[in-house]
Amino acid sequence: GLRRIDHVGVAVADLDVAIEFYERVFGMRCVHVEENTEQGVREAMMSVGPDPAGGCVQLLAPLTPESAIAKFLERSGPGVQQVAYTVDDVAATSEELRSRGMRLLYPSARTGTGGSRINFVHPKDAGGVLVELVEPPAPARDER
Ligand code: MC0
Repeated sequence: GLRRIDHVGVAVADLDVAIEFYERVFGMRCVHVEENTEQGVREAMMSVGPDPAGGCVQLLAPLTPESAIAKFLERSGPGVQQVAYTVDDVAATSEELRSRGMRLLYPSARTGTGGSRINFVHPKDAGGVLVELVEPPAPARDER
């Protein structure tokens, strides 16, 4: 099942400009920057409070014009693109959600931030919200 909110993903045109904005205006701290070519993004994890496990904003900038984020920016402009939940077992939670009629975007999990394993529920099945499932890399980020 779902454990907590892992991050809220925000589509941005320029990653460096967005990082500076979130630091200066909201006082968040950039804890990780990564390029994920499979997902077509350059992304930054912004810790909301002192502990990133308390929840992050993930800034997502497109790497290519064909990427999901480029398409989103074109259609909707910058803004919230996804809500991501931490799960213990992405395969098991994906199967559970499939059994409840949700379309998962991938037959099996792919690689996300920092070596996590991820899958997504189609936004049309989840009330217009792109839902991401995140299984943190071992050792689990959250062993509570
Ligand atoms: C599209 N739609 C959305 C949406 N994207 N609704 C809410 N939130 C979004 N993010 C809506 C459109 O407005 C449209 O609605 C309908 O869904 C289109 O569906 P589609 O034609 O099936 O699909 P596409 O081509 O628009 O693509 C949407 C889809 C895609 C979610 C399938 O973005 C995708 O594969 N996303 C998963 C990967 C991803 O987002 N990667 C970037 C983050 P109407 O009503 O007009 O029909 S990477 C990441 O997050 C990693 C690094 C990590 O966290 O570790």
